[in-house]
Amino acid sequence: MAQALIVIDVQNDFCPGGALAVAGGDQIVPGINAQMQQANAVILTQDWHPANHSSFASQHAGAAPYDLVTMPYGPQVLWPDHCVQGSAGAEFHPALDVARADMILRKGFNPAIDSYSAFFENDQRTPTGLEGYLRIRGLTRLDFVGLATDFCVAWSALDAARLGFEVRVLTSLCRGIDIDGSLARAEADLRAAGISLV
Ligand code: VGL
Ligand code: ZN
Repeated sequence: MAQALIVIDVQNDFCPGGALAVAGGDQIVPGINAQMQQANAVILTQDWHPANHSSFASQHAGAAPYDLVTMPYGPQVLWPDHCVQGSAGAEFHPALDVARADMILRKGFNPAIDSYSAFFENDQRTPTGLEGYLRIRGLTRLDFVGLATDFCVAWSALDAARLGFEVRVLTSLCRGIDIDGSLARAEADLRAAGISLV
């Protein structure tokens, strides 16, 4: 049974100095590069939004970043503009070993729906195609690392467990945003789903 390392959104905008900076986001890069050497397969995800993406507070009159709104598909946090397609902020951190990746999966390109998970958009129905890629390659054991623990990493790991993959989250190679207790809540959700936090 082959194993894959799935590296979530290690992009400039999620690192210090970026538009949606996660504290210490850049510190995990050397450890992730080392972990890639142990993996049978490496997949990178890249948050990749059009400039008018509906998850941006700038697209909602009177809204501020980190407000919670209700979208047709459910609750949605509004974010500062980040990871705009083709921008420097959307590029991977310059020290990330991108050359080691077998595949790069972009997500969040549909202007009407955010996509935290690497498997489904936030309607929790529209697939990204990653499940098929992993299954057809026989990659059944998945280790998740990257940014941010409480959003894209957690949602990806929870979906993977739900889909029947054997899932671990390598917490020392993740960093969280932590708004209103979201980090503790995400860790509780991961544990409740039977996911090992390593
Ligand atoms: C993410 C918020 C918005 C993430 C992406 O990668 O965790 N968070 N877009
Ligand atoms: Zn995003």
